[in-house]
Amino acid sequence: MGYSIRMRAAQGGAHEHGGKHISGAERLVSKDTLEATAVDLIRRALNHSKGEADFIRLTIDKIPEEQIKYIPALAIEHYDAKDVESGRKHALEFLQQAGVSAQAATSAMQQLLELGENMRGALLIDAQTGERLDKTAMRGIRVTKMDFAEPSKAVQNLKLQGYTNVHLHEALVLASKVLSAPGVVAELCWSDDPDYIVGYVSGNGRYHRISKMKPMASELGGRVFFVKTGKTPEEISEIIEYLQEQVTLVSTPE
Ligand code: PML
Repeated sequence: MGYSIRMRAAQGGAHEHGGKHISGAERLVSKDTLEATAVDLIRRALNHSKGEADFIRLTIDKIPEEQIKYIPALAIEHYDAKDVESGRKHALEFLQQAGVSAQAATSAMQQLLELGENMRGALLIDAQTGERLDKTAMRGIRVTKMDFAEPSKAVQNLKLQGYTNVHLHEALVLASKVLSAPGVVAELCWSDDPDYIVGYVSGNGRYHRISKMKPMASELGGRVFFVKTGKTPEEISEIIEYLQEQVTLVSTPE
C-alpha cells in the first residue's frame, strides 16, 4: 500500500486558466513519509528558477498493492556532447538505433523546437511517419503515478555511478515507465529548466544521457514518445491510459 502524491505549480493562475508552468513532480510514498514529501514538493514549487508559483495543486491518492506494476530501471549511458548541435545530432542517431525512422526523428525534433512555449506533457508520435498521434494540443500526454520502488537504495545506486542530480532521478523513473508501455519504442527529452541543458534519448533498454541539448538560459524543453507504426486508435488510447494511470515502481539493479 502506498500513496501517489503529485504537485503542479504555475504563475499567473492555474495551468487550465492560462498560467505559466513553473514546476511539476510526483512521488509514490508510504504513509509515514507522505507529510514530509508534501512539504518538499511545496518548497520546490516556491523556489524554482523559472519564478515563484502563485498556483500550487497537490493531489494525493491511496494505492492498493495489487494495482502496482514493478519494472526495471533503464541502464544509463552518458554522452558528453561538445555543443548543442553535436548533442542533437547524437540524439537523432540514438533514436534511429531504437527503431525510429530518420524522417520521424528529425520531424519530432523540429516539432519540439517549433513549439514556442512548453507543453505540460509529451507529444505522441508515429516512429515511422513522424505523424502526431495524440489529440491533446498543447496539453500533451502526462506520465504520472510512478517512482523508484526503493528511493533511498536507488539514489545510493545512482550516486555510486556518479549521478546525484534530482532531474536525472525523476527522468530515469519516467523514461523507464514510458519505455515499458506497450508499443513505445523510444523517447526524446530535454529539460525546460533554464539552467539545466541536459537531455536524453531512451530506447533499447538504455537511457542515453546527453550533456548538451539546448542553449543555457533557454526555458524551452519537452518530450516526445515514439510509438511503433500501425497502431489502431484503440491501441493508442490504451498506451495513453497506461502512461497516465498505471501505477509503476521502478527497481534498480543491486
Ligand atoms: C526534466 O527535468 O524535465 C528533464 C530532464 C532531462 C535530463 C535529466 C538528466 O538525465 O539529467
